[in-house]
Amino acid sequence: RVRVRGLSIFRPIIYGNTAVVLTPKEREALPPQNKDHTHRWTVAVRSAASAPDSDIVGGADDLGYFIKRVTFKLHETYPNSTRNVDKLPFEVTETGWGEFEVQIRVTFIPESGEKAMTLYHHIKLHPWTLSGEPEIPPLEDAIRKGPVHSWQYDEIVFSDPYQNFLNLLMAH
Ligand code: SLL
Repeated sequence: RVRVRGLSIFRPIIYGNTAVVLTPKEREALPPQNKDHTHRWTVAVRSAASAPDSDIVGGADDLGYFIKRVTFKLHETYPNSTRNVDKLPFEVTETGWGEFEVQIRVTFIPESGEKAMTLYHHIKLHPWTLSGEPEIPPLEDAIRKGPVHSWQYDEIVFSDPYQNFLNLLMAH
């Protein structure tokens, strides 16, 4: 196995979450132990590059050919709080009542010889405010404002990649 010295190649990603307020109907349908849940959210890792014919922001390009697993470590109030996702889409959808920080561990395919990478994301449920101060609006206001989005851009950089891995990356 040969490393290509002096070369770096990167893949752009976005990671983060969207959240919506549950309707009264949806809240009724929750299991008894989750009756205090107010939101549904999805946390995800996606490509920041779009496929040629796509106007989708994020996710149109696939990350599955070089990422083996994404582990989302949720707040310990969640059952089985460590969630392993081994295929696309790399995301977890849950309901809940509170914001918290999720640890996101990205593991690459073994052939890459790359170490896992850890990202952190604050699950955002409540609308953005001018002051940046957290402010929990009445549920009706939150519903009217629509989904909350919180996404970050990053680049996964591979330095001195193995020749075979470099070939794989460039073939996609
Ligand atoms: C807080 N630091 O105290 C935060 C913790 C925990 C969020 C938020 C549901 C868990 C369950 C849930 O929303 N946990 O399923 O019981 O505000």
